[in-house]
Amino acid sequence: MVLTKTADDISSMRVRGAGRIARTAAAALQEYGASLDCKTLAAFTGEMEKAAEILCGTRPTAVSLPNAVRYVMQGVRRAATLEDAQRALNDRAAEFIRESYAAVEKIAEIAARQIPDDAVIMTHCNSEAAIACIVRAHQQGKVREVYATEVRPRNQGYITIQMLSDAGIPVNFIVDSAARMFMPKVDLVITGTDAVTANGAVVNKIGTSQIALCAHEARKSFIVAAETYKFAPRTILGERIPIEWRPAEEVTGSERKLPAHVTVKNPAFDVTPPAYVDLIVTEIGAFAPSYAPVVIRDHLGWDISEFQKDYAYSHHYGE
Ligand code: RI2
Repeated sequence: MVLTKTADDISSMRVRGAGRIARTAAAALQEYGASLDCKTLAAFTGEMEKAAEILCGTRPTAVSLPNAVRYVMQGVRRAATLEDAQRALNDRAAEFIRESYAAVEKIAEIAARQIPDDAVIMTHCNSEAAIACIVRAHQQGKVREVYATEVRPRNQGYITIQMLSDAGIPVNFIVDSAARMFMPKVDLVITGTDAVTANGAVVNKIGTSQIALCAHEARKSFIVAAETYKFAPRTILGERIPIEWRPAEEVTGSERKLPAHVTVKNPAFDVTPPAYVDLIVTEIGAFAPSYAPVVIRDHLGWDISEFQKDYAYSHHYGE
């Protein structure tokens, strides 16, 4: 079953990264729709709505996931016939995937202009969008070296150093807690994001907000690479982005050596306030965090009446 396998791959993080989970969900909807043998539009729509809900429930923080699902499902929801729905599902899923890759390319092109010659860059976690920016600047001969963090507890930093090394970029691999020590050596920080809220706050891998704080203190630019489908429409209604809390074993390992009464807190993401974000680079341009509501309204095209119908950010983990 493509759908349950994909849902499991995303929740277990075999498929991870905000952009990749969005594309994977779009492809799963497309494949699931093609596998259905429904005789009526209502039956097809009903099955697809159930599939959409399962996928949206896999990981709660990255809004790329519900945004991708909504984009694909709009074709089904607006269709007048079964054939229309099937065609629209197929076309919109393919379009989302294609546009998602194109967005990363455009972001890299725009962000590279922000990167000075002989640049020393810090990044945190593993972001396709952020790495694309660094690689593009490197191709332009502008990157001296990168500081990449380890990213406890899931160690996504190893993926980042592999990708940067494969691109021929010199990398310094540091533990997360060394970020402040090395901040004076860097020119700018670039990260990806899982969600940008209506007030321009950036929700990204745990530790991002500390690095942004250090960058602010050291007067270094903090740049976020974000496809527009990382912007969170429902935050305009005052909804908060749920922060995913993951199992204690990710932190302790399976052989827990802690006293029995000790609890382990393992939030996967944190929130960087807009005051610590210098620039958000999207495929439609680079702008200040205060521009976020314009992206949601004018570019994502969310109409207030739609909010009532679509999926709420309904999962709450931890505290
Ligand atoms: P791209 C990741 O989440 C990281 O937080 C990363 O910064 C973000 O997705 C954006 O990734 P996780 O799935 O879409 O590792 O830029 O928890 O690749």
